[in-house]
Amino acid sequence: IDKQFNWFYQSKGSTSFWAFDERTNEELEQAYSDEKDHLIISIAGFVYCIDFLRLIQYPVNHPERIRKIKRCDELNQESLTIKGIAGVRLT
Ligand code: V3L
Repeated sequence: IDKQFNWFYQSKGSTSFWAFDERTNEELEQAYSDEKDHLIISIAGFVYCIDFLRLIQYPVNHPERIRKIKRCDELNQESLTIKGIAGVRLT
């Protein structure tokens, strides 16, 4: 299946973004297309809330640690500065 949309989370204190890992991207896209208002998901062993209404993510036990999220198609992600995927830097 061709992936049409990619999800990104903001780098802290920066205007650039990280791409979500592929599995998480698929789960986000599924929940978003199901019109869920939020998704509770484990990412790298920690539980996060993805809030589709506010377009933010935060660890459920540290709700102050907010990062913005974005959903982009292949075209509009060209305007983002992308650091890498899930903490793995692009070379
Ligand atoms: N996917 C993978 N790891 C994540 C995600 C996610 N959606 N959200 C948080 N983490 P927090 P800068 C990030 C990791 O938000 O300085 C980057 O991937 C997060 O990793 O307080 O922001 C980088 O690896 C962090 O290690 O819950 O650009 C790293 O931060 C940890 O969870 C530094 O990137 C706590 O983040």
